[in-house]
Amino acid sequence: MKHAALLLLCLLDVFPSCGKRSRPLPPPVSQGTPQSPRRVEVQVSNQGFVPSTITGARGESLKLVFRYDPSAGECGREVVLPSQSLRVTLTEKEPVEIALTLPEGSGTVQFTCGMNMLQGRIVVQ
Ligand SMILES: [Cu+2]
Repeated sequence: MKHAALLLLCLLDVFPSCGKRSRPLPPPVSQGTPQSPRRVEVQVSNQGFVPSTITGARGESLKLVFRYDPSAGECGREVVLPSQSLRVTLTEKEPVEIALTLPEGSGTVQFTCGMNMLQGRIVVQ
């Protein structure tokens, strides 16, 4: 009857580890959280955005770090995130950080240059 006693203790929530299985699992270590966003560096040059596709988890907190290379010309000097109503101007002097929280549903978050010629996307899985 040892087993039954253990089950009873579980039901009474004596053991903190019991009965937690139905709760959501903690995010993997690599997934960004509001306290610790995941940094993703994006180079902007005459090659466009590199990487041009980033994958992320639903609701994940990201910090995009845009590094501007003058080879991108004036075309790549602006980064636009339409979903965030965000338009920022890059400089070769220092990287520009953009914090964002990915949507809770799967889908794609686009980012472009100011003229929508260079394109990148974050795929939310
Ligand atoms: Cu452009």
